Amino acid sequence: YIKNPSSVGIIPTCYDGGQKKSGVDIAPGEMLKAGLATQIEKMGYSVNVLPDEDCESHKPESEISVEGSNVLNLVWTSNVCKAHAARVEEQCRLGNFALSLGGDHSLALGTITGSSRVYGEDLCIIWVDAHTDINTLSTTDSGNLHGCPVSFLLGIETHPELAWMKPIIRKDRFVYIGLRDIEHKERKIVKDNNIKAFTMHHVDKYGIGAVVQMAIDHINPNLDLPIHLSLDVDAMDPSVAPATGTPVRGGLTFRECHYLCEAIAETNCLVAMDLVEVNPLLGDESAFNQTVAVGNSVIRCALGETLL
Ligand code: HAR
Ligand code: MN
Ligand code: MN
Ligand code: MN
Repeated sequence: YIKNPSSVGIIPTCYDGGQKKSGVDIAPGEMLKAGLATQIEKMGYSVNVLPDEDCESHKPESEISVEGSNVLNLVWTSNVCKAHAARVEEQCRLGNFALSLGGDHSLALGTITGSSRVYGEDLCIIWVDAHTDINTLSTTDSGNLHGCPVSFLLGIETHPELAWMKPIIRKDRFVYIGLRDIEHKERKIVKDNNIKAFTMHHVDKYGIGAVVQMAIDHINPNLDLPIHLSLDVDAMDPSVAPATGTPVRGGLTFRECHYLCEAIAETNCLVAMDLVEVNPLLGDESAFNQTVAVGNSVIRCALGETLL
């Protein structure tokens, strides 16, 4: 794969159907309005901003219900993510850095499927989040698909509607950082599947430097495999990124999250990134500006802005 891509494809998909709060769908527009593309260009990349996906056009006439599950918008989410996956795949094939802007985290069904079609089983995933997002269709209480993408990506859950994904992500090339809100049934799934997870407890205990090092050593010890970073802004503390749908106290500080992105940039292995769950409508104007700005800032860090 191409190390250190010189071009970035920004792929906005304004999808909010993986959860119930509206507003997460205007985040890509707001992040771009705040200057994300020019900021990345100033770093020396060529930047191609793809058009927003028309999520309404993917809405089915009727949804299906799944027996034993209260899951919502399964067909709609599937349609949107399938389209998004094709766009991520295309950017990766072109050798561009694939930057997905969400939208809620259900979009990762598409983002990681897209990059894995190009990088295959080599692909390593760093999932930075307050939540594990590993509910299955039967364990989800909320019915929100943004709480479920990891179970589909790791092949723990399947559904005919999502058969297009054909997931090939290796469980030993997947790692969590930043967790602090894990449902009881999710904890069991994480343990049963032996998935490496660094919670906020580990960040407190070892420090972010050691945690990121251990995480990278786990998935990519020789630094010869491509990495996809899926970053949910709620990984950060609500004092740092307040405008998000499911804030949880005790998250990554401003510097911890930036450090994490810098350390991943330093590997020269990062090929794709998702920035999701910014909801500009939650909170006042300053919360909104702060969250959009910090989202753009961690993206630039992951692209190497603050490295010498
Ligand atoms: N675990 C809860 C659920 O399944 C909350 C999930 C919240 N997810 C996100 N993405 N905000 O991390 O609904
Ligand atoms: Mn909407
Ligand atoms: Mn998430
Ligand atoms: Mn989350």
